[in-house]
Amino acid sequence: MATSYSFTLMCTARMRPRWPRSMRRPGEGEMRFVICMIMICCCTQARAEVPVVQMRGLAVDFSPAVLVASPGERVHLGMESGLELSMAGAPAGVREAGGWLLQVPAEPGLYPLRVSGGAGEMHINLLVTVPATAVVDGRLNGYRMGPAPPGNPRLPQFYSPPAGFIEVTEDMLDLQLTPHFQLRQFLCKQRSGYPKYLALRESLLVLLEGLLGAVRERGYAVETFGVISAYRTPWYNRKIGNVANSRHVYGDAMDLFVDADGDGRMDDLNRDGRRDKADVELLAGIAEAYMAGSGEQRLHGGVGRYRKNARHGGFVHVDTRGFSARWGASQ
Ligand SMILES: [Ca+2]
Ligand SMILES: [Ca+2]
Repeated sequence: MATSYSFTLMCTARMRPRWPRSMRRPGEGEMRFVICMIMICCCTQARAEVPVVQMRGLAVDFSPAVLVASPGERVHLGMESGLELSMAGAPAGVREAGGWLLQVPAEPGLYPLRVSGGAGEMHINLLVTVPATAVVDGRLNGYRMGPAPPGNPRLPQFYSPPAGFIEVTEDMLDLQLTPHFQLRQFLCKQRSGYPKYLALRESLLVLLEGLLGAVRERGYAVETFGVISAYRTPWYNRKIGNVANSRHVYGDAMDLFVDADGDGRMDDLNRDGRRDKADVELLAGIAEAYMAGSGEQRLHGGVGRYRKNARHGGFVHVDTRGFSARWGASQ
């Protein structure tokens, strides 16, 4: 099992998690007390065991984790008997065979969940989306989205358009989605004010945490990946000339690189004194090996190799489309 990490989401003073309507909203003084207590708990439990929770068919063993859900949805979370699922100290659903049936709140927003009991605990950022039906004339609350992705009639099970979008305000940018990835790393790069909107699939986060672990095991001391691009609205995706069915518009893709020296470009991973296609190939090979060895069909997907050019260093595209796809020049 993995170890627990600080739950930095709750420690961001400007951030205001949602509270169930059935509960009285705490005052400012009480809120500060709650945040302090959570910080103390996080510090004292920084090495606690994290239970394994099955989310949408994927085994998740890190904390914090993310669950993206539609308003009012009911979601089965698989876990050992004896574990509790709670929101703001109250049960967040009902027990059922093999785990809990989470009752997702009806209002979009961020809801902190906690799985506890036994030796450890897991924090889950439940992100309740704004339904895609709220997009009117290609805009969502003023944010330019463009048309829905076209899908793929031959493979509809792998190309369902996002059912909803996470509303992102400026004070959410540092939200720690997983131990090594923050919300800001996933936003579309189109220029706009806030709120912005984001499609995100849990499978991408599970892939990224696993892939980062594989990279670190190879001796590269990085806390996260450098990001070229993650989510793209269909409008932005078309603007930069990409194909309409890019996985970036489905919320399960990231173009990434290893940047331990922090210069914003791919590092010299093979330590041959050059930063070129060989370093891209090395990272792509780690991604392919991780996908193949994961044992999770849902973590299989695309791996694309991109050489450096005038705008960026080399990078690797990964996605969790559900079937293997490979492209780009290798050695
Ligand atoms: Ca670098
Ligand atoms: Ca090199």
